[in-house]
Amino acid sequence: MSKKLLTLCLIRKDDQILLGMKKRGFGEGRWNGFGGKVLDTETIKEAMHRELHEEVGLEVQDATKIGILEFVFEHNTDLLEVHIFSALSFTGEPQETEEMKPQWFSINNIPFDTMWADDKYWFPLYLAGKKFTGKFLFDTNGDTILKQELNEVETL
Ligand code: 8OG
Repeated sequence: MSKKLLTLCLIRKDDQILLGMKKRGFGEGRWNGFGGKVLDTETIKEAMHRELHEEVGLEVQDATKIGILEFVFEHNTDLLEVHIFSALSFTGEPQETEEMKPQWFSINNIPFDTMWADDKYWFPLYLAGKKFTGKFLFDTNGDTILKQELNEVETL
């Protein structure tokens, strides 16, 4: 297995959450937070800030790590380790970029049907202010979860 590190930043303002429609590449056609691969030259947190800026033009000051999830796809030797951050304030205006079209959603109306299949399991923990770790095995095309494990944790 070769491990790849990725980031994901979720921005919440009161009862609204900012998601972006992924316009191209991995996860295209799904709503998601903002993030991507950690480069060799940067820390995970630096990558989180860079990706947030590149994908939606925002800066955050108060991001805290809330989850670490591992993803494996059947017949694939990559293990994706995604470090998930939560922010409650930001500076800048959300901007559509080549990669993402941002939109605010009510936390009571999150579009799980057009998100990665695992999100409906861990979003409730995120929204309740909990921390978590988990592992998901997907089928080859990434539509179906074959095996899963999700745990609430005290610290990460
Ligand atoms: O650089 P790229 O856009 O390919 O990065 C993929 C992004 O998608 C990165 O922010 C991590 C995130 N991501 C996964 N898997 C999953 C998932 O199952 N659910 C969610 N919400 N995000 C995911 O790689």
